[in-house]
Amino acid sequence: MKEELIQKAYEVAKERYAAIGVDVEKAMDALQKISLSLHCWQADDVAGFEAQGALTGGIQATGNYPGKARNMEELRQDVLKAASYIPGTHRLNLHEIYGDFGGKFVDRDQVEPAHFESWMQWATENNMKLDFNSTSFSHPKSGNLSLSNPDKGIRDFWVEHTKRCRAIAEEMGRRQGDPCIMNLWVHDGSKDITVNRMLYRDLLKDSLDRIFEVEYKNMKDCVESKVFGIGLESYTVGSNDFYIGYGVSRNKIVTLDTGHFHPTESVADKLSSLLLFIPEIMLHVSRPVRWDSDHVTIMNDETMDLCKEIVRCNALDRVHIGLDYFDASINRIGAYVIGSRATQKCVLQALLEPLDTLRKYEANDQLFERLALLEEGKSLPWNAVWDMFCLKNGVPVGEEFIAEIQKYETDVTSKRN
Ligand code: RNT
Ligand code: ZN
Repeated sequence: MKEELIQKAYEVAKERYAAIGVDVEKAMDALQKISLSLHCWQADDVAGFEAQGALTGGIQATGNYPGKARNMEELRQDVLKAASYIPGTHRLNLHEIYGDFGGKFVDRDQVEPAHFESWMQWATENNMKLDFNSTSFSHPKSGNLSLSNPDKGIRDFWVEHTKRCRAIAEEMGRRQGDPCIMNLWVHDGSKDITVNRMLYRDLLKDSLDRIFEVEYKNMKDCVESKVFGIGLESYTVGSNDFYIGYGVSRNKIVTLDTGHFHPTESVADKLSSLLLFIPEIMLHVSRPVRWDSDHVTIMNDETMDLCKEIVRCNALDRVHIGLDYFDASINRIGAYVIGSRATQKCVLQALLEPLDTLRKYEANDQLFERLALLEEGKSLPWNAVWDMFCLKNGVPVGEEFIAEIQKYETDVTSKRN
């Protein structure tokens, strides 16, 4: 797109926003500081590099679009390609099964920081900070219960795994001079009615307490709940109530995955409650379609509401925005770019809200005025600010990235089989 055109539209937008008391430059500066945590697993349908087994643990990547990353080199190349179309500086969120195991099988209770040495180097070279996840799924010992398994041997195996993952996250955080956020999600649950709800939750609580015994300075723990997994529909050990209780009592970050709640439940509404009782929030921004389907995030009402709440709670420094979806039915690099840019567009619109005026109206009980400005705000020229943000960051403006991703597909991903 022509630079002058973008510039012109931006100048008009700037004036338009200034008229309602909004400083577009301030909004762009704030957006620049927000690093999304890009999930490494969109590139290869959550396969990882540990073994070639099936994806288990109640999650599923559907579709068989050609060209997925088959090894670490391809995954790194794809992530960098995707990042080159996303304005700003972003983080990479790794799962334990994406370690550099040097062609050997390294079991989950044997993993060490050394297996992520090449990742840490790569991340430094590419100015990307790392986040981390323990991996309870896709393993012979995953079963239906991991950290909450009544079999002490299995429980201990997963406790050991998760402790080691925390040590890895600590090393990542130390090296990058910025805390590595480690997410803990386990699939534990039951397909059919259980008469032991309390038992498994008690065991999970105990396992978590063991895992968190060591205090670290360079990593932060977060715990993620879920409604249900496929094949585990009747009961989820780590439910929302469980982890809110755990997070509040242990001062841990709670992860809110937008696909992990009942379809009409507002995740946005949860922020202001949780932030009063826990230190920080981690988000897994996704798009559930009828279930936790992990469709690519788009600029819809749910994502918009969520981002507006972060800004309205003045919590940009306490809410970490990560992405979590895995669509195997479309170009995977495209999936990263669409979801990341959609999230950023929502954050930008949140930052461009005439909040002072809206709050003044509300305080004065001017409810017609509040609603009217909220409605008008939706069609203010935020997109001209977004285009300028892309231009300033040297990434394609508007739909220009489509052709570039098509080219990468022709030159690179379509040649993988
Ligand atoms: C699963 C959780 C979890 C995973 C990743 C791969 O329902 O959302 O965050 O998607 O750990
Ligand atoms: Zn998630």
